[in-house]
Amino acid sequence: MHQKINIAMAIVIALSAVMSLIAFFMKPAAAADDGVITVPAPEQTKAQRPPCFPDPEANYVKLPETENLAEGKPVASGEYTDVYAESNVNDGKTDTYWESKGFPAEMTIDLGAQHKVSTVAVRLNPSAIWEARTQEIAVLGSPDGENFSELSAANRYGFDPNTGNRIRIDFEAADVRFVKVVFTMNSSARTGGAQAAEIEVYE
Ligand SMILES: [Ca+2]
Repeated sequence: MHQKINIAMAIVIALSAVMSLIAFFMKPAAAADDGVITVPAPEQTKAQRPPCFPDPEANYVKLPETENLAEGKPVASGEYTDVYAESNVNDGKTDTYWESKGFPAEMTIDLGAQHKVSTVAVRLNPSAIWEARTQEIAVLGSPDGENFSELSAANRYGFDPNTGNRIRIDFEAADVRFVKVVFTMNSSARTGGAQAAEIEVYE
């Protein structure tokens, strides 16, 4: 009697082992039947945007690709807010910014030599945390830092993270060494002054 039970148990164990093996080897086939295709991961050292996703920078305001004459040059302004000093306005980084204390706020940049200037760009941090706002801006130029003439009259410009939080002001080319950017309004409720992460000057 015991022997029969032992034989029966052995058969059951052997069958379950065979079933497990079959299940194990059947798995890849079952996966393939589900339409699952495994591909090796590509070599990737930085975040990549799949081609099917739109490029957010495609909507950014286009800026000249020539040299930004303002970067790293001497700048002069009035009082600033907190730690947001004028040196932040042309350090080449959009995550540092200048913020004036009140209006009007003037920022003068010494290009170091005379240039035929025709474009000024004002940039804020492109991050969506910097929500859309309007700033009123005029541009003046001078050969000597004393006598300034108007290159572009005061105008209201919309900054929007969807377009890169940057604007460009184009005007008739003028031979100047000093560029003065005058801010007279900022619609942002978070500040009582002008804000600029970068002011750029182009020929
Ligand atoms: Ca900056």
